[in-house]
Order: sequence, then C-alpha cells, then structure tokens
Amino acid sequence: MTASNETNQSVVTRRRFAGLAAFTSAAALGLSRVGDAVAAERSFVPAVVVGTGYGAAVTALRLGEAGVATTMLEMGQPWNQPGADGKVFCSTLAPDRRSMWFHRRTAAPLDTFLWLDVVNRDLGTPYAGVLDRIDFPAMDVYVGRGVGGGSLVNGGMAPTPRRSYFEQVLPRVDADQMYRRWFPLANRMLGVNSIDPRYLETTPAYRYARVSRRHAHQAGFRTAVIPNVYDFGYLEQEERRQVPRSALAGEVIYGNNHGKQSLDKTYLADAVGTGRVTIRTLTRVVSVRADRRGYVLGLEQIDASGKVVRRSELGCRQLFLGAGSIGTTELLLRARETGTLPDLPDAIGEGWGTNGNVMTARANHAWDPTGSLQSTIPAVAIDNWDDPVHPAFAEIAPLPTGLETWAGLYLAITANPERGRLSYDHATDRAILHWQASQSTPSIQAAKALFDRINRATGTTYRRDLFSGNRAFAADFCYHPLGGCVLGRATDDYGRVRGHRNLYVTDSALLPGSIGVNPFVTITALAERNIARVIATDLTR
Ligand code: FAE
Repeated sequence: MTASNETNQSVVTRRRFAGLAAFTSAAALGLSRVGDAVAAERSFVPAVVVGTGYGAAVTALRLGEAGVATTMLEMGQPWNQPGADGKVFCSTLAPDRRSMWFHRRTAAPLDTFLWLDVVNRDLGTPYAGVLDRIDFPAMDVYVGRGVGGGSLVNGGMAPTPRRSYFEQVLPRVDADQMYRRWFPLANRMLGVNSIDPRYLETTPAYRYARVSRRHAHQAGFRTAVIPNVYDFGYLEQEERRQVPRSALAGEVIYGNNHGKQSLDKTYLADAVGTGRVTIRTLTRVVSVRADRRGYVLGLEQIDASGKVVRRSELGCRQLFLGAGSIGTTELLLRARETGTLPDLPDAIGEGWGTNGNVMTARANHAWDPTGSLQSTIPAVAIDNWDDPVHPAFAEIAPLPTGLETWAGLYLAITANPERGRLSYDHATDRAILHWQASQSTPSIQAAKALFDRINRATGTTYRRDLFSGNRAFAADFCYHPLGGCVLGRATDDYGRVRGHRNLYVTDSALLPGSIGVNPFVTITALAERNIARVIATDLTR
C-alpha cells in the first residue's frame, strides 16, 4: 500500500466512524434527524436527496464528498434504537408492530402454510414499521421504509448482471466503463462478500440450498453461488453460537438485527461522516414545485403513529429523487398532473416492470429433508438465463419456520417483456399502477418451464399450500419494482429529468422494468456513474 492510499484509507475509516457515531447519538437522543442540527432546520439548502435507499445513499455520499451541503428526506424511521425486547427489529416468525408500515396485519408473501392462515398476524395499532406493501389491483409491491430503504428488509443478494443482458437493457450506457469501474466500486462500497465454499457444503443451515441445487443439476440446469452483503463470517459465528443470531434466527424481511451491511452501515454512515449530509427522518415529501432558485418541496413530518406533527417547505438548488421506483415516479406524476411542474415529460410513469418476479415452491420427497435450521440469507441460484425461450434466474430461498417442511422455495427472476404504467389519481392523490393479471403470465410460464423439468427429473410436485387460492405460482407481487422514469426516456442518459435543470432521478425508477438478476448492485453502480458525471459537469461551486 502506498502512503497516499493509506491516507485515503484512514480518511474513509474515520469518516465511517463519525457517521456511525452520529447515527448512534441521534437514536440515543430520539432525534428526528441524523447529522447537523442547524442544517436540519434550514429552509433552503444547496442539494436535497429524497429517500435513503441505494440511489439516494450513493448520491448523498458523493455530494457530501464534493463539499455540497445536502439534506436527505426519509419518510421512514432510523432503525437503530432497540425496543423493549432489546432488539431493533422483530423476527419473521414473531412479528410485531415494527414489522409493517401502517398495516393492521402483516402481509408476508407466503400467506398460508398447509393451507392454514397461520403465517400473518394482526398487529393492532398501525405503526411506522420497516416493510411496506403497496397494493395495486393486480400487483402488490414490497418496499423498505426507513433510513436505508430496501437495504433494511431485503435478502442482501448482490449479483452483478450478465453483461450481455445489461447491454441489451441499457444499450446507451457504456458497458465497458460499468464493468471496469462502477460495478467493482459498488460491490466494494456495499460490502459484498461470498460464502466460504466449505461452509456452504457442510452446514445444516444451507441444506435447503444443497437439496434444491442437486435437484436442479439432476434436471441438467446450472447453478451459481451468489454473493451477498450479509457478512458470511458473522453467519458462521452465529452457527457456533459465538454471536447473537440473526440470519439463523429467522430474521430478514422485517429487518436483520445483526450481520447485514445495510446502507446505514455503509454509504449513509460515510455520507453523514463527511459532515455535509443531514438526514431528516419521518419526513415525507408530498409536493415539488419550481421557484427562482430551484425547487421547493412540501414536507409532512409525522410521528411513529402516523400523526402529522409539522408541515413545512424546504427549498433547494439541486433536487435528486431516490424515493424508489414507485415513490419517485409518484412525486413526478403528482407534480405534472397537479400543475406544479407541468412540463415534465410524458415518459414519466412509463416502462414499469416487476423484474419478472415469480415465487414458487416444490414438495420434496420424505427422504430429502431441507432442515429445520435455515439461513434466511440466500446463497445459491439456478441460472437458466441462456434458455432461448424462457430465461430465468431463480434464487433458492429459505423457508425458515424452525421445523422440517420438505419444501424447496424459489424467487425466480424472468425476462417478462410486459410493462405496466403508473398514472396519477386525483381522487386519492396517489399513483396507480396499470398492470393486468395476464401481464404476469410470461413470468409464470418461464418459471413453470424450469420447475416442471426439475419436478419431472426428480419425481416431485409443486406445493400448493403456501399461496392462497391453491396456487403453485405467485406472480401477483414483486420485490423488485423497476422503472417509471426510465433512463434515456424520461431522463437523459445520466438521470437528468428532461427539460428540467437540476432535477435528477437516481434510483430503481431508471431501470426499464428488468435487469435479469436481483437489482441493487446495478442501482448502486448506475447511481455512482450518474452522480460522478453530474458533479463533474452540473455543479456550480
Ligand atoms: P429504495 O431502497 O426503495 O428506497 C427508497 C426510500 O425512499 C425508502 O426508504 C422510502 O421510505 C423513501 N421514500 C419513498 N417515498 C418518499 C417520500 N415521498 N418522501 C420521503 N421518503 C420517501 O430505493 N434486491 C437485491 O438486489 N437483492 C435482494 O436480495 C433483494 N431482496 C429483496 C427482498 C425484499 C423483501 C424487498 C422488499 C426487496 C428486495 N430487493 C432485493 C430489492 C431492493 O431492495 C430494491 O430494488 C432497492 O431497495 C431499490 O432501491 P432504490 O434506491 O430504488
């Protein structure tokens, strides 16, 4: 290591410590902001970033590094303050009010077990929990709510997309540069790591993955080990009971108490650590309008019970939208349709897709148990993306009930060409998604082609007891909403909203409905690429 590398390294480490300390003290003091108190009270700031998910976190860090005072606005809570049970998050098996964002009942995607309504629980009074499900007529969209966005609730799977598919999806983005520079940077920053192959082959916690992998091989499919942002070293320690359990204690979609490098531990800690970035929490952006200096946002601050405690406005010169595919698109549609930014492009709301998401489960033979201890963090996938008719990339998912279930569960990503559209509904003041149930059929067909072949090769069948209505496939929900403000259409090739100076989209809304693998590494890498260009060319200092 050279002397200057060492200096850079120590600056980065110090910055992260400072950021993590700011998170801790904000939690200890019960503050509704992380970072500088004075900055959080200003009515005008140079840059605002809406949301704290992947695109937002990257953008805020790089703005902070460039010396731009930046305020992040997040409608969810900071998730680092333990509740009465000493834990920040509740587990998937014993969910409480922390689980869901103002729902009266949990809304887990597997809604029955042995056809019984035993999975979901009543929650009592609605609360600002960490997982939201936005329900549209034929599609339910899961999203994370809180400082860290989807990183708080997701499975941490961190694959880089196949280059040929990336080039097909985003032909105007320089793939050479992405694969040489931005994907490696995103992987490094996110803390992506891989499971030790010896551990994968021997631990009871991944028996389910080995069983499903063997079945896939029997049917002639290829499988791949998938990197993750969960610390696999920590996971091994969990198994030896040297540290508190998280992945081995059924924690994931309602948050992981340990092990996961969510954004509040990486990008956001670094961003706050620059001393230039402040996060205002439980603060929802409800409107955007233009003024002489840039943009003015209407804000609603709520308490954890949902009561609006303050309404205010915040002005900025540069506005970066990172509220997620649905959130960002909704803000721009509302602005266009209520006339506060009437000239926004027609392409806003278009090009929305589910990343071809479809979930299914197989029933294994009695001699093929999958184990009562299952890591919630997936590590293996069936890679059938080369199939000329039905490309599919199927994550082998756990079913961590604490009991033997003999189930093989999968979340498949397929190349479903169908696209939906979001529009603004004046009556409810919300975005509505135009997606027909029939548009999910290509996802089901692709998954069926894959799993029919596995069932034939192994003499097994589908489980029909896990999704209500006796269904073998569930393609009426998605974890990977993508699109709505597509790169090169609603924006230019770097996320600048067409026709609007200093207005940018930074997140999953940029991806045109499909990326072929779990998307957050791509969202992160694209955000890195875009903000580097914007800082180099658009910022006036
Ligand atoms: P996102 O992470 O959704 O963050 C948006 C943030 O903006 C949220 O914190 C919102 O609360 C906030 N927000 C929204 N509207 C407003 C507003 N009006 N005012 C203020 N704040 C607002 O954005 N992806 C993978 O790559 N690997 C996985 O293993 C994986 N598993 C998943 C499992 C689950 C259960 C879920 C739900 C998702 C999973 N994903 C996974 C998807 C991934 O988390 C998602 O693509 C990214 O989080 C999207 O990142 P964005 O930057 O677009």
